[in-house]
Formats: sequence, C-alpha cells, structure tokens
Amino acid sequence: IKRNAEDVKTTKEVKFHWFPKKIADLDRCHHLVTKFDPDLDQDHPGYRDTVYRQRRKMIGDIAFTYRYGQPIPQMEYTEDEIDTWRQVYGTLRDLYTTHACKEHLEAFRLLERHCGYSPDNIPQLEDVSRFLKERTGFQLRPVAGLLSARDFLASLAFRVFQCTQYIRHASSPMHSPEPDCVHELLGHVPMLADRTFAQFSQNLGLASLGASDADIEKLSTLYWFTVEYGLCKQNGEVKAYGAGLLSSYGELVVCSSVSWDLTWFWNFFVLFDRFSSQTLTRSYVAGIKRPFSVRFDPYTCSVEVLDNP
Ligand code: HBI
Ligand code: FE
Repeated sequence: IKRNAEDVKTTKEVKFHWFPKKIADLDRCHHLVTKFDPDLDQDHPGYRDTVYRQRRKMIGDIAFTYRYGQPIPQMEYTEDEIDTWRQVYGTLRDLYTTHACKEHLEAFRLLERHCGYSPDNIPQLEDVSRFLKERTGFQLRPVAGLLSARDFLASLAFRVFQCTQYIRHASSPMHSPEPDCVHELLGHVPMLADRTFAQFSQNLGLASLGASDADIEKLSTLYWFTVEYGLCKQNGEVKAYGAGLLSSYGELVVCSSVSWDLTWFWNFFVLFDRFSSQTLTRSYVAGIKRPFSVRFDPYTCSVEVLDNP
C-alpha cells in the first residue's frame, strides 16, 4: 500500500494519519491489499483462469468508479456464478440451524423474505444496503477486493461496510482466500442487522480513526477474533457469529463439532454477548492513545475531532 507523505499530518508535533471526517470522504479509502488477489496469488483457485480474472476485474472496476451517494450498480450474474452461489447457499443454510447464533438466524430469515436471499439468486448490494439502513443504519458500498485494515476500519466508523461484489471461483465453492460476496452476504450482512453488533462495529471503527499503525494492528486482531471468528454461548451451546465461520463450510463444522473447553479457548476467541463485547471494546479502545478524540454526529454522518487538553 502506497501512501503519500501528505497522508501523515502533524499537530502539536504528534504525527497521525489522515482519516475521513465525513461519510463522502470514504471515496478516498480505497487502498487495496493485493496479496490474495487472483492476478498475484498463485494459490488462488482462479489464478490460471483468465476468463475468471477478467470478470473479477470488470466487477472490481465498478467499485473503483463508485462514489458515495450513488446507487450501487445492479449486477447481472452468470449461470455459472449463480451455480456457485447455489452450492454454498444450500450447504451453509442447513448448517445455520444448528451452528449460527440467534442474531444471525433471525436476520437471515428477514433477508430471505425481503432481500432476495435464495439459493437461485445472488442478492443485489443496493437492496441489502437499503435493508440494513432501515435496521441499524449500516449501509454498503462496493469495494474491489481486500481493503487495507485502516481503510476498512475507518468505514465502519460511519456505519459503512465495504462489500465485494464478485464471487469466488467455481472450482472452490466452499472456500475463498479473499473476501467475496458469499463471505460478505452470508457471513457479515446478517450480523450487521443486529443493533448491538452494529454499535460494536462502529466503535471499532471510531477507535481506528487516525490511530498509529501499531494500534490499527491491535484493532485488526480484535476484529479478527470477534467479527471474523467470534463464537458465543447461547442456551449452553457454542454458536458462531464470526463471518469467517459463517461463510465457510469447513470452519463452521469444525468450530462446533468439537466439545470446546471454553475456559481454555477464552484466550483465542472472544465470547461475544451483549455485555462482554461492549466492556471489551471499551477497555481495548481505552488503550489506544491519540492526541485527540472523536465524536460521531449521526445527523450529518461526520466525525467531530476534539483536541484533548
Ligand atoms: N477488506 N473487502 C474487505 N473485506 C473485509 O472483510 C476486510 C477487508 N480488509 C481488512 C479486513 N477485513 C479485516 O481483516 C481487518 O484487517 C480490519
Ligand atoms: Fe470478513
């Protein structure tokens, strides 16, 4: 990721990174990490498939030209793409009944009723975005691939989720090395329809604005163990709420087929419930030192920067 020298600003001799102050500034938060993309990653299932790579690039270009406020362009998916979707959808949907947390299950039902979630249809991001906006104020914007952690977290501060629109390679329907629309739509979106989870995500985002690289790293780790791989206990059973688990067959099966020693793996997974996530974020976030604090103004969807005394 290349950043310009002007991206690092100075106040009171303390350096901090440029960060978005209003929701439209997210047009500048588009730095991609290309390490897992099919043009460069030799282990990507689409690495040798030029047709796939061309298609993925075409869909990525939609995201590059997208600007805040525009409707997200409708995608017409091919039969092959819908086939891939159908395979994952069928397999995962069955597993959700026993493995997904209740927040995910509840939202999933609504998405099937109102947003075109079905085995034969890849939902349109614009429809999903409208649904989320009504539920929790979250909205989607299209992104061309894996975003830098800094840009990705910054968008969460504005209740914006950057969402890929292309689908994984047909040869590997149950797994993708990079985020794709299966991961976002089946894993992330249902959780973003939950109020507590939405607040938690925004808190992570607000803590990241202007943070040091080391602190971004810490927040990414927290994100990883909660939003991506989080498990929780509901009615005495271990359920998944992490998107990485909920969008991957292998991992979802493994994560609750073992009888977990919860005290042991407390160290590895953060148990998310209405209480612990808020406490945890607060203590984590308190450890992040910045020469200023930020306050989100929901009326203007912008952040106010307050200089600490
Ligand atoms: N980019 N498109 C996209 N989707 C993600 O889920 C994502 C990302 N970049 C970074 C990221 N997730 C996290 O792993 C953290 O580093 C914030
Ligand atoms: Fe993810």
